[in-house]
Amino acid sequence: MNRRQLLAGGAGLAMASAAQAQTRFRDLPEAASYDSPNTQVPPRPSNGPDYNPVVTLNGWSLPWRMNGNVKEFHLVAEPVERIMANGMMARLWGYNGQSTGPTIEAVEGERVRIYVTNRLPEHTSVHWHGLILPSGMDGVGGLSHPAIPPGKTFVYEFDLTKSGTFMYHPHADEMVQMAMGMMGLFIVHPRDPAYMPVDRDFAFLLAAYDIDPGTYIPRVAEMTNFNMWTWNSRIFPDIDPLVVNKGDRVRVRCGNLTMTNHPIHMHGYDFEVTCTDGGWVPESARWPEVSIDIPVGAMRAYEFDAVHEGDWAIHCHKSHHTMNAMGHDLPTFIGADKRKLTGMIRKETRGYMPMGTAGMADMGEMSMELPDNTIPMMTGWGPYGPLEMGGMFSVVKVREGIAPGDYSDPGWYENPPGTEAWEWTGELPEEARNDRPDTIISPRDHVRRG
Ligand SMILES: [Cu+2]
Repeated sequence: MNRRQLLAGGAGLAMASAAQAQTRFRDLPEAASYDSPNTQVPPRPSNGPDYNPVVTLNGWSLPWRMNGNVKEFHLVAEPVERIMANGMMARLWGYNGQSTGPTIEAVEGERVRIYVTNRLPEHTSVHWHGLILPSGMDGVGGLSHPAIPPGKTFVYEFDLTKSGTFMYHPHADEMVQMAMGMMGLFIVHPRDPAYMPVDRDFAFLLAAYDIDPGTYIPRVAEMTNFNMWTWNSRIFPDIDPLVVNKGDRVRVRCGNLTMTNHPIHMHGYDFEVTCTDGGWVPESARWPEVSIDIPVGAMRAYEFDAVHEGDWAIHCHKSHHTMNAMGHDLPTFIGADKRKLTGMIRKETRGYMPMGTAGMADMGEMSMELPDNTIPMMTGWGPYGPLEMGGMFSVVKVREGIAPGDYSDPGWYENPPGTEAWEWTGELPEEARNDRPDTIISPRDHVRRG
């Protein structure tokens, strides 16, 4: 052993005994489990440094215990059943009873010790996306450390050197394990609670699955053709609304672990990205947006002052991502007259219904016979009719007089008199056409003459 190795070894020993001195428990922290898909609003922390907890849409935050100065968590990788929406259950892999997994919340400067127990039929690992930590804690199976075999528990331990918006996911058989729903949020709150304060802090992960109508398990070999576009493994109409008190400062944190980008669009407001998975964005580098693209493998957090009351749609702007499962090989029949063909087919198949000759809006209303465990492709009813939306869609509900900590659904917004689009029943003016003499600014022969 040379002097350098001796010193390194000595330092390691000193650190180990210091860590032991801090450790009060010899047993693992309890592995909490929560199998309801309802949003669980975390309590304000009763010990350790204070912070304003995030609200994970249709999710929850993982409990912890303080062991000396170390915040200890226990993640369990395991098969789970997830109700994606009423009437549709998926058999996924996740953590602690859920896919997506529970949100881990801690505070900048804290040391965390995360026990990971593997109850999957194959090995796994956990990568802490965006966190600055020792190479051996980075969770790339085979590179950072050996993958965690089935039935075994590994321990990750590191200091949280900065606050921000991060996530975790396996880095072992990633294609299968992420296609099965293994992912979660990791939020590190600022040490100073007065830094970037908000009243409401929402978080969700974008996850996509390929689950054939009538089946329960995602096809894990799919590369591009997914059909379930989810937030935290939930689809509209059963993604919870983002309930906000008028005047609140609001943050929405969104991470993308699907195979494609998602332009998240929110109505009624402009807003600014204040944080990425790389850290906080300096004020001088922010600009106003109404849609923000979330690249694959990235996170964005944006903020706004909730000054406009109402029910505001929030959704992915790729229109196929606000649809639920369907066959994607549907031909387009818009403008086709299928009456004759329908008559012929009805002789063989009673009740046959042609689809989509005037668009597909009628599919939001009709009750068609669907295979078991399948919900309509576009659904969800508002106060005035079907929304014709599914997948990555929810509603930001801004109301006066919502108490702090109250996230219960206030129902639909009632538009004040005179502020809602109405039907015109009077005479219509003559339609303007661009080939009429009085709508042509430059006559063509004039242009030709130059
Ligand atoms: Cu999308």
